[in-house]
Amino acid sequence: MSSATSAPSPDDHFTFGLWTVGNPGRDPFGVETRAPLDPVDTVHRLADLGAYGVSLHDDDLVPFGSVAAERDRIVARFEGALKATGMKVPMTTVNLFTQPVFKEGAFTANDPQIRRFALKKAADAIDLGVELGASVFVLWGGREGCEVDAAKPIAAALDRLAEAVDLLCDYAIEQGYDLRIALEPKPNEPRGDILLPTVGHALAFISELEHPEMVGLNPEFAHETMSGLAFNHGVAQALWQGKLFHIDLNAQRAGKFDQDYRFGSEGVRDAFYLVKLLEDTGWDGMRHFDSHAYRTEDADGVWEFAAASMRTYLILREKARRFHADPDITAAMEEAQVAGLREPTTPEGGLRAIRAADYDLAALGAQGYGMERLDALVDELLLGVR
Ligand code: GCO
Ligand code: MN
Ligand code: MN
Repeated sequence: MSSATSAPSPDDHFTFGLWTVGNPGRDPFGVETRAPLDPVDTVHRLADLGAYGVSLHDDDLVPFGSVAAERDRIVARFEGALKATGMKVPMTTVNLFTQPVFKEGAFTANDPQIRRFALKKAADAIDLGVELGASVFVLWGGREGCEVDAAKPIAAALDRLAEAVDLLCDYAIEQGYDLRIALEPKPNEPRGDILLPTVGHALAFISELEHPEMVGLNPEFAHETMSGLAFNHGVAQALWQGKLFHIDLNAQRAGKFDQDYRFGSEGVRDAFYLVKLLEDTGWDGMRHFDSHAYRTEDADGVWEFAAASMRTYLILREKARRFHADPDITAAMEEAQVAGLREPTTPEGGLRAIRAADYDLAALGAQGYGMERLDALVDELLLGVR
């Protein structure tokens, strides 16, 4: 494993979407500022930087509308780059948002023909992912939502979304694929409102599915933050429920458009608590970056962005190690009674004993927890003076 000061290595399990480093700098007000990247070159560049692998949408690799022979040629060439570098493809996904056909939705479009085409595209994308060795298939419903509530009965849309996920699970089972589906919540953008807007909504939705054991989450830092929620809390709950299948790391300021900034560039404290959570719980999945370089950047800036994403993670991982080794922090956590939370509430005698006991409310209400000190120590750690 790499230390904070050494270069990342494949053991660190860093992955990038082809669409992330490949982001051409287009925004709603301006055209591309960078040339497209060849996925084969991307694999080589990321391997040189110490990444473990790449992820992709079907259309990132095989342009939409390619005929079968062209698809096979592109995939074979890409597999050659994977073989040459040892890079892996742990996750793939399907683009159900770019083409005009999906403007009113994909799995939840009002027109059944569009829903059927979306399923056909998703099943093809599952085949592609499995061919490349992926064991996680992400579903991000970018167009599954609405602006005009009169035109989208939400319960019916959720029925159709559940039907689509059930069909894809059945397909993976029939094919004997070793594949799990990870839903990615997002509150809005590109739709005014998107279905499954938060981690909590998505967790609740999974319990209504036919194969809930096959379906989990791909939460994203930016998406929970857009809703003003604590990302690390959402991830902690997903882990607690055995539902963290994958994760999208980036940065975001609450109250702004979907920024997809470089991990750690905003909200460094949240980023620290997230890294600490993943490391403390022994998360053995990917550290996947779903972000892009600023529009100001040329190709060099893009590779700088990729290297810095991994470096920031490694620095925060080192901070998490120091957090545990710091005697002042340990003492402050004792004062804050952190260990008490791990103790079961129920004493011998159960609720009857709880009700029979006396509680010194004056003393309990008067005790201090020393959390200002603990919090300031974490600030010192993050600011580099501990
Ligand atoms: C976004 C999303 C996407 C998805 C990707 C995978 O806000 O644009 O995060 O980047 O993660 O499409 O499905
Ligand atoms: Mn995003
Ligand atoms: Mn994402």
